[in-house]
Amino acid sequence: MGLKETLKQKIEEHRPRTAKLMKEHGDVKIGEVTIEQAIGGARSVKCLVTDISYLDPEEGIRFRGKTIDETFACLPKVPGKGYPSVEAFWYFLLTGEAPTAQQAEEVIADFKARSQVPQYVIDVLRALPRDSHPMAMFSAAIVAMQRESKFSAYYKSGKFNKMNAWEPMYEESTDLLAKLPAIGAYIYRMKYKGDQHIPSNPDLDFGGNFAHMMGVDAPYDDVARMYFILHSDHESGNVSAHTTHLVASALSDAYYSLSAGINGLAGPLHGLANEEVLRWTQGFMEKLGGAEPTEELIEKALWDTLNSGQVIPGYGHAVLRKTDPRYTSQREFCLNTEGLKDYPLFKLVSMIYKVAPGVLTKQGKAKNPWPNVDAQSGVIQWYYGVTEYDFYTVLFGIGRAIGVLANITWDRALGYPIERPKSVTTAMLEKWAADAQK
Ligand code: CMX
Repeated sequence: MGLKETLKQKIEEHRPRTAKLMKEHGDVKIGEVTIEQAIGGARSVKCLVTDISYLDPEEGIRFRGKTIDETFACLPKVPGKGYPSVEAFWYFLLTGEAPTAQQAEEVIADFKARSQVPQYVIDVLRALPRDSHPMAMFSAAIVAMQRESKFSAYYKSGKFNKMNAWEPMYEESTDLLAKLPAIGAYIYRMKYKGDQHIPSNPDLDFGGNFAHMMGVDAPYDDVARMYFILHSDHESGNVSAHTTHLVASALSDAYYSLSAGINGLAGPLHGLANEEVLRWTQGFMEKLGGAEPTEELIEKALWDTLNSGQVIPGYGHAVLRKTDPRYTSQREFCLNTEGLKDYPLFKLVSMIYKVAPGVLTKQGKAKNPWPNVDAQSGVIQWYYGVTEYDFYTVLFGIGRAIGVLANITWDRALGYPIERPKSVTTAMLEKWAADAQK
C-alpha cells in the first residue's frame, strides 16, 4: 500500500479514539495552571495533543515512540548510504510505520514529481535585498507560493467537508516539503556563492539532491539526511511547531502556516541559536588572537556573556533536563568521522561542553545547564565547508518543516478546532492570589 492509502487507514483507525475521549471523557482534568505558568510562557501546561513525537525531559525526543537511534535503525537506508531518506522518514512520521524500501522509493518518486520551484518564487527571492536574512528569504518564498494552495482551493470550492480536509492538506504539505531543498540551496548559492546555481539532479533523494544543489560533496548528503531528520519534530509546544499548528487551526493553509512557523524559528532563543553558537565561538577565537583555547579562557568568556545580560547559546531548554540526544547524536557523528573528531572547532565545542554546564549551574538561573541541539550542529556544517552561519537556521527550517507539516495534516484529519486559549487580567490574578492566602 502506498503512503496516502496507509495514512488514510491510520486516520480512520485513529478517529474513534479522539471522538471517544471528547465525548465520554472530555471533563477529565489532566493538569492545573498556576499563576507562574500563566505569566511564564505556559511552561509544562498540558494542552496540546500529538502522536508524532514526544519529548521526555530526561530521555529526550522519541519520534512515533522510537528514540533517535531506533528511528535511524528502523528506516530503509538510501542505497549505498549511511542514513535513511527524508522521504522514508516522512512516511514514518505520517503513519507511524516504517516503510519498506519499495514504499520509500515510491515516496522519493512522488517528491521528485512535486519538487519544481515556480519561477515567480525565484523572482521573489531575487527581488529581496541581498543582505536580507536567509530566514526572511525562506519565509517569503514559502508564503509566496500560497497561490498554489490545494487546501484553500478546496475550502473555497463550496464542497468543504471537515472529514476530508486532511487530503488537500496532505497533498499541499507534500508539494511544499518537496520544494524546500531547492529553495534553501537557491538562497545559499545566491547569497554566498556568487549567484552561481546548480540544477537539481532528478536521480537523487531529498537529502542527496540538497547536498548536490548546495555544491557540497559526499558525505554531506548523509549529513543533510541526518540533520533534517534530527531537527524535524520536538513535540508540539516549541515555538515553530506551536505557531504552525496555531495558524493552521484557523484553517489557514500549509503555506501560511509553515511560513509563520519559520518566522518563530528565526528567533535567537529558538532555531537561530545555531547561528548564535557559531557567532559566539568565532568571536571567542578572534579575541584569543591565535592563542590556544583553554578551559579557563572559555569559563571567563562564558561569564562575560552572562554578565553582559546575554544567554549562552546552545545551552538550556524549556522541557529537557539532560543533554539533548540530538546533541549527542551529532557529537557521535563527529567522534566517528575521521578528520572531524580532531577538528579544532569540534574540540572547542567539546571543551565548552565540559565547562558551560558548570558555569550555568553556578549562576543558578537556568533550569537545564546542558546543551541542546544547536550547540553542536554548526560544527558539522563548518567542517563540510558551509561556514556562512547565518544560513544555518534555514537548514533547521527545512528539517522542522517535515514535523510540522505532518502535524497539521493530522490536525485536519482529527478535526482539531481553532485554537483559542483564554486570557485573564493581572487584577484577576491578584485577586485569586489574595483569595488563596485566606
Ligand atoms: N544562558 C543564560 N541564561 C539562561 C540560559 C542560557 N543558556 N538558559 C536559561 N537561562 C536563564 C533564562 O534566561 C531565565 O532567566 P531569567 O529568570 O532572568 O528570565 C532563567 O535562566 C530560567 O530559564 P529556564 O526556565 O531554565 O529556561 P526557559 O524555559 O525560560 O528558556 C531557553 C529556554 C532555551 C529559551 C533558554 O534555555 C535559552 O535562552 N537558551 C539559550 C538559547 C538557545 O540555545 N536556544 C535554543 C533552544 C533549542 C531550540 O529551540 O532550538
